[in-house]
Amino acid sequence: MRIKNFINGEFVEPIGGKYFDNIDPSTGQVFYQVPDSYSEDVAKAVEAAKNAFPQWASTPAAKRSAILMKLSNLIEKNLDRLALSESKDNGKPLKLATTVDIPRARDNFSFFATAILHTENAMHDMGQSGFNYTLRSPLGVVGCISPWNLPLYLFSWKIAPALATGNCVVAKPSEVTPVTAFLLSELCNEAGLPPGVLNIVHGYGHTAGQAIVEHPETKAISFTGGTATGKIIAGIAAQQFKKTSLELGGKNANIIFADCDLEEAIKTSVKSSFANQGQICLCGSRILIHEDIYQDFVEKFIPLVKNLRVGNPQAPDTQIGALVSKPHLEKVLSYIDLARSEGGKVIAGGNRIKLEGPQAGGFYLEPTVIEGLSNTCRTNQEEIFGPVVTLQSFRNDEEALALANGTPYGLSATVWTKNLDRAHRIAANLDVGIVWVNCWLVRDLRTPFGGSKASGMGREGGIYALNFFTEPKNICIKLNP
Ligand code: TXE
Repeated sequence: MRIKNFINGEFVEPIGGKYFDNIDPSTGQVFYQVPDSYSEDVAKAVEAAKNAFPQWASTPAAKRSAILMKLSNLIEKNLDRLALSESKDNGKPLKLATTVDIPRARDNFSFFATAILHTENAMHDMGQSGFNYTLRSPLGVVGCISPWNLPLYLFSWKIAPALATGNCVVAKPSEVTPVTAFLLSELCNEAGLPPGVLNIVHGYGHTAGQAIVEHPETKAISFTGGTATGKIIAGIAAQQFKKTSLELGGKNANIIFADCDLEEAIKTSVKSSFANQGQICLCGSRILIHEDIYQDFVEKFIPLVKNLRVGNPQAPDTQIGALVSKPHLEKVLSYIDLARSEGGKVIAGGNRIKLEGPQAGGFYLEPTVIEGLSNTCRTNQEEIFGPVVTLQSFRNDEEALALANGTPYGLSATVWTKNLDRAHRIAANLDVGIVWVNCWLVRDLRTPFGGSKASGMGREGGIYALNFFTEPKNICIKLNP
């Protein structure tokens, strides 16, 4: 099976005619072939988007909204098929794809389809002498580039607000997990999205992805992925004064104070450490525990971790599926070796798992817990992006904050305490974009989403995304006395 590029409403081969294999990580077998696209494919997609732009931009918001709502409903109708493809492409448990990934992709479209029906533009009153009003217009052709960990979820998180606000899009899903984006392109035609409004080019990042960033006609780039890639994109975009929204890596602290509801903190920490095989930028990969409850936490946390069922992602009782690819599995294993060489003690997991039968070639890893490392070692400073967490103890609030803030990243943090003053004080002093208090990954799509420091630039979600994908223009009216 081959997937195709989606340009001007049609399914087309890459111009160079080349494809590469896409592997099912649960078996290690070839699943699909992916177009190996280059700048000439991107140029075709940009041309189609540019031609479609005037009409789409002038389509009334209510009509754009209706088309995107139809797309959202089609995702719901095809939920099982999309979830199975997502699970096979990414290795994530089918249950997770069915209950989280695909419903969220559906909601991304309905959220932004309805958001554009309720916007207001600013007016700045100057009293007797006049007033200003602000118009917001779509930018034109924009680029959306997404990663492999939450494929359709993050792909739609970008293209939904871009399309809703009247832009035409050239998008590239990760080359590692392109299948649901391809299936989405079929649904776009069924929903009546006009040709050229959304174009999807498949291929590698340094070729197809970079061509989207470099093309002079893409006016903005919305990107989620690794920090190193974000740096390359920011550098290219800056030369052309292109708007960028960069959602990059994380090394998030999960801070457990002695006055918390420990049972709840432990239960949620299992999820925040290992959900999606730990491959979520928001996972709490460093668990910081007050010294008074450290032993208690470890004694209760470790058995739950050891009980997690790692297995065939399509089996209904699987909690941890396969890592996304062999190179990624090798990268995560190399970090476990590094942790050992840095003096860390692996107290759960640490090994690759070889399953039987069709899954024998899959990329499975035991959920891994490591203690005894300093905060400054590489294991605690670099994003591992796998089912690996470290445990550290702290003595007081100041030390907890210093440890939490002591990495180059600033995406999110979780705080567990029943003390309201402490919760507010710690939250205000964490140098991150998102703080969860006594919960994790509770999402309201209206809130600003993104990070500080090496975790990126700009915010997605709600009005932040609508503003990113539009250009404000102030019009000043002088009143004569
Ligand atoms: O990300 P990349 P990868 C982190 C995580 C992971 C690492 C690498 O640590 O191990 O990043 O993952 C496209 N110009 N995160 O390799 O390479 C690429 O094709 C334009 C964090 O997947 O950044 C893909 O579509 N585009 C994260 C997308 O960028 C380029 C989620 C992401 O790929 C490009 C995933 C280029 N030069 C990984 N190079 C999070 N924070 O959610 C690559 N791409």
